[in-house]
Amino acid sequence: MSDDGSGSTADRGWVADGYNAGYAEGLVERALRDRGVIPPPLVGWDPSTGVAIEAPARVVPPPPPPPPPPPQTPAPAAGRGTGDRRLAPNAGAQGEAYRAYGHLGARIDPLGSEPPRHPLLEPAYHGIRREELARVPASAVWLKHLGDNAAEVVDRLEEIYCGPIGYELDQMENPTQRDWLVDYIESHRHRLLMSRERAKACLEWLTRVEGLETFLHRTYLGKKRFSVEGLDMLVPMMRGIIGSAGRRGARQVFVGMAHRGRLNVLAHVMGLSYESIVAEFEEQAARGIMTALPEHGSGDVKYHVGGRSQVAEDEVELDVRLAPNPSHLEHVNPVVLGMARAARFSGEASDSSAILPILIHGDASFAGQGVVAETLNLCRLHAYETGGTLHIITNNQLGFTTLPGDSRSTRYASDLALGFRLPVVHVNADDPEACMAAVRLAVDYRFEFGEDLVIDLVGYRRYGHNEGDEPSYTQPMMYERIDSHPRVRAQFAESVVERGLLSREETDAMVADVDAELEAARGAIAAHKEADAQTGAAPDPKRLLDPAEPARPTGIPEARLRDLNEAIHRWPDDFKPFHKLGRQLERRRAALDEGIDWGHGEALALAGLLTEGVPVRLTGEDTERGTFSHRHLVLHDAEDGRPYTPMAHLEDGQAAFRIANSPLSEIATLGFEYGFSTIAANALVMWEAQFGDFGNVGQAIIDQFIVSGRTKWGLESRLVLLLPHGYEGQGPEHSSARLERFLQLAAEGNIRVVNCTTPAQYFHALRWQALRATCRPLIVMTPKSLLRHPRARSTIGDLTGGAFRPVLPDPDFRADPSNVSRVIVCSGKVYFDLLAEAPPAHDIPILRVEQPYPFPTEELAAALAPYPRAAEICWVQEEPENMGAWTYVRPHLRELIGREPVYIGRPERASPAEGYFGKHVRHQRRLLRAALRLD
Ligand SMILES: Cc1ncc(C[n+]2csc(CCOP(=O)(O)OP(=O)(O)O)c2C)c(N)n1
Repeated sequence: MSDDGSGSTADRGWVADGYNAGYAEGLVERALRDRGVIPPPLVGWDPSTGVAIEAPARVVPPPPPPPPPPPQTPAPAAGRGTGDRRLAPNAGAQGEAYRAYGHLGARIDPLGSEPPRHPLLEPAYHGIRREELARVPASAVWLKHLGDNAAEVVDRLEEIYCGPIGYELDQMENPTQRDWLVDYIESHRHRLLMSRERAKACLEWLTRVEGLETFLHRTYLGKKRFSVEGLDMLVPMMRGIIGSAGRRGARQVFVGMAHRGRLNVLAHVMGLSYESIVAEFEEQAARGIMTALPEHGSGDVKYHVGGRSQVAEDEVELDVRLAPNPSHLEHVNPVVLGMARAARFSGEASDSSAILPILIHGDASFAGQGVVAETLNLCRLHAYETGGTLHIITNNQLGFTTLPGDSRSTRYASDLALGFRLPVVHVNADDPEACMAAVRLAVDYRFEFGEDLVIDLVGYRRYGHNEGDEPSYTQPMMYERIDSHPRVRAQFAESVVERGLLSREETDAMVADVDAELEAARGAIAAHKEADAQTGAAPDPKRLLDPAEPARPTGIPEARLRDLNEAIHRWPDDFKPFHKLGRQLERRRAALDEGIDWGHGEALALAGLLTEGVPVRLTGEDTERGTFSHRHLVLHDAEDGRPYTPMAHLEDGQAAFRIANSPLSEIATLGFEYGFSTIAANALVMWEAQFGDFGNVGQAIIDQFIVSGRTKWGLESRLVLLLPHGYEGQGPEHSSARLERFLQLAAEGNIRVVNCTTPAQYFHALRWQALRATCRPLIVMTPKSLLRHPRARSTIGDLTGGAFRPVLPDPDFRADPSNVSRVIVCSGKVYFDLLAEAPPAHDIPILRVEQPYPFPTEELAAALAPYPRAAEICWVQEEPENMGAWTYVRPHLRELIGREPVYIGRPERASPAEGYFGKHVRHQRRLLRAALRLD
């Protein structure tokens, strides 16, 4: 423990983790209570040691450092008129302080922690006393004044800014937006008291929210459900958002949220029946939450699944989709935004005001998970914006067992949003009227400006992190407070009865009705259970594997290909591409008959698809030009910089083409494209990593969504990942797209993995991916040195006919096949390295596996068939033995040839490639020569 009382996290650790933790905590707590240092029951820190012994139910850390000394103001002169005028600036400054710092005085914590306030909120700071304020005209503080003098206006501002809602607006740069919000807030029009109808509806939802949780709690004691209790208002707020958005013209809503409160949202926003929820708890999946799972899909736990339904609210019906969610907190965020954006792209909705994304975050996750920042960074980018996302942080002031003080370095959980200049509204979750006011403001702002807004819904968590968890191990005092804290429904029911809006009989009847519904659902499921047990219904064990779908011809007729070649190299007469590029493109145009390179093949594939009606979206870091300067799909006028994209102007009636340089992000941009691809099912959506190595920064999206989204949730995607891969001596981080990882993740036909060696193969792979009936993600190991390799070129004939070929035989092998004693099987660019090293008339055929997954057993068997005497079938790779395709290919090859294949490649390594070019060349040469038996 530190003896300077600073209590660093590390110092505090031993108290929390050691076997004497409970004892030490008890001593400290008792001593502090006895001394009256801390009010029961919430304790924050032991002032003598700085040791954290309990979460203060604080939402904010201690007040800011003392302000500068107050400005000197002259003493008020005698005589009313004179005094009024001279103090007007002081009074005005105090009014402005409320707009900037009022949130620090807001009572947003239902557990009652004292707001820290700010010295600027006090008249003394501005050199004015309250009685003097009373002599200043109201207009000095507020032009649209309410009150007879400045003192009355300040009272009103205190009420507005320091009530149950705290508004953080000072970070906003756009004066129109900020002034609009200030005006809106100070008009108080969103704070109207609820009518009887609205109060009744709100109480009914709160009754349902609490009723479902308490029913599950008593019926399935200790079973995980991640109760929403403490943040019950989430449900009425979401319904409020949907209703208000519908009135403002929205027709589709996309929602992303984690585990907390999800069952309640499924039931009360998505309309999932109580029977379905009960069935889930009874492990009757067939009758439970319905996702369109593929046969034999693994499914997911009940608090991860998504759904789609028509939600009617305030006489408008909206199409609402809740995206399925993995455990990986916040990673669904970019996926949801991609879905929302795709709805616009694919023509489901005409413009962004018809589509609203809502993201629900956890307080610890919002501050802690980097994907949140990456996703926020998309909000104003042209290729990613969604017309404004509404964010709600379900802030229960804890992350599992971890206190805000250990979770973040910022005052509020929402502070990350400040950097993006987003308005933030903190609201007390125990005040339904305030919560609904926050919702009204948020929706009106979003639809007025098309911008994001964050609601920090501050509540608490009634139980442990999950219902089998004991929160008092770690937060005993907080939970002592929570145990005796009245629930929001009870508080609100009391208030509506007091206000004469509803009678007590009416509010009590609501509880009984919900309970009866839930018990009826339980009865119905029990009856089904019995019937199912009698019929013994068993799941059909059909596999998920692709229905056999051989690559169909994907060539483009020659005349058409020639037209497309002209179109992709055409720009307006007044457009002057940079002279060097102009010459390159001219050469490329002519290369149709001389040898098509990689970028050219890609462009022709995309142009063909676009003119056949397939929309294409391609994004990635520096993708417009191409990291390796090989693409150039967006040209820039050399004189005025204006961009021009020939691919978007091929011919009238072509499908939409969108190419964009992405921000420097992998996890959010990959998640976004994945989400996009699940909605724009018929589009070719491609995400490119700068180097394949950086794909691993998007690993959670790959693991949790791309490879498993179909079996867990039935999400279909034909997303393409372009991952530059190949050993060219550029070091450990510019060599490997980690082919081995994709092959390990491949099963049940979930993805396709290709490692093409020619532009034609890439051309056909892309076209097949877009045109095939079976919808699966495609992982492409793309080349770097092959982009301009003179031998890695294709002819026009390769593109006008044929199809993607999973295995390529050796076109240069001329020797007698019956004498062959060794055959090399490899994948990717190492093929060209072998060719370069091999003598002109080599007697070792080199076969290429162009599609490692699904493994092309039949095609490889056919390619090996001409060499019946080959004693050695060698797998040659440039990756180390523990990487690349080897460990995956080995059993397949063994099964195919009936003996152990020979491995030739680098030995096992901890790092994918050498850091020195010379070393790379030596190692590469050694393996090539060993493979070719040249040493
Ligand atoms: C990326 C990731 N890391 C860790 C976890 C484990 N985990 C599950 S819930 C949780 C606490 C989340 O706290 P918060 O975001 O405040 O949400 P709450 O559960 O309190 O609603 C943690 C650490 C996870 N699910 N995902």
